[in-house]
Amino acid sequence: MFVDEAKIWVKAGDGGHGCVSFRREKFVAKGGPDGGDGGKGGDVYFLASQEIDTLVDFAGKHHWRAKNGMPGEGSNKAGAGGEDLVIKVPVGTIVYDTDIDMMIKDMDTPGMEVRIVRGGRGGRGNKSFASSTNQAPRMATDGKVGQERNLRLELKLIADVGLVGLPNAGKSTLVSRSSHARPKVANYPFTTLEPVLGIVELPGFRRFVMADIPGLIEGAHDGAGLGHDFLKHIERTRILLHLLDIQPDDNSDPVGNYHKIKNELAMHSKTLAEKPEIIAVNKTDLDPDGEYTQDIIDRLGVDGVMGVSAVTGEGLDELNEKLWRVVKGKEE
Ligand SMILES: Nc1nc2c(ncn2[C@@H]2O[C@H](COP(=O)(O)OP(=O)(O)O)[C@@H](O)[C@H]2O)c(=O)[nH]1
Ligand SMILES: [Mg+2]
Repeated sequence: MFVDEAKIWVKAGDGGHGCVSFRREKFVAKGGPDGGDGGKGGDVYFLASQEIDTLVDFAGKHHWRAKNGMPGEGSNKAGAGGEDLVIKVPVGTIVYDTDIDMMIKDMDTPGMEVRIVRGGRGGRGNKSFASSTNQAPRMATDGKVGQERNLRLELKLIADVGLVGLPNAGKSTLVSRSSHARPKVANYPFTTLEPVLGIVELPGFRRFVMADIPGLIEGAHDGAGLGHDFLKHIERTRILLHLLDIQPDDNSDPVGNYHKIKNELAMHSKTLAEKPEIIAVNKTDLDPDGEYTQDIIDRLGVDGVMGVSAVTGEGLDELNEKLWRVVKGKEE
């Protein structure tokens, strides 16, 4: 589980000012007061929506404000209220007010709508101050300032696809090549190794989260075994993408490496051993006629192995489509 995080500032609309105005009509020397009230400022709401699944949209936009109310006008015209702003957040977003350092809402139910800040009331026009003793008031009041708040949004994110593979298999290259948006990951327990999450976007607003979680074989090679944090995180992904280097630096056999990692994972975790897995042979650009790739695929003896090149992008669209189908349970 990863924590996606965003910091934003929200501001409700200010109320419109009240108006000072007097009726002006033909043949009426001095008309009565007719200044209208100002309109109320818009509120800001959060709406828990299933249409979005990360806080990435907030990374590039920190300021969110509702519209101000319009000032009152003569002829007793009240100013229009400012439009509310409804901000969609993913279901499961937890909202903190960072000024008072408090959790203010857990947006845990789809469709849940919560007012986060309230728009300012509109000011009173001079018409509303008229009385028997003051028939021509020149007073009006200003609209009230809308509330503002500094917020921190937090969302627990489950990575759909966890990458496994030996160092240099091309995991980092693949994540950066396939994914366009990076959630801002907070509170990861690693000290030196940071998980990298990427959101892979497919046509038709489909997407899934891919995670490159360091710590797999780096430790195992030194005899240190698998990192506990690595296991904890990778166990929570829906499926694994096992990336094989077609031409490992140490000239080891890619098929042998596959089994080595498989055994390593199985030894440490039953959950991992049973997780759906997709295998991709990476760096096919080094094997232009595809013979060597085919040999590896044949020797693996597993259905559905794909050849890709994280560097040139060859085969990545097909791979991502396949990952999406398996993540969504449309294919085993
Ligand atoms: N020729 C080629 N090199 C690749 C490809 N993917 C990754 N590499 C290279 O392999 C090395 C290791 O890649 P990296 O993504 O850091 O591997 P990681 O350790 O699994 O994250 C880098 O020098 C990459 O440029 C590929 O598809 N083709
Ligand atoms: Mg890497």
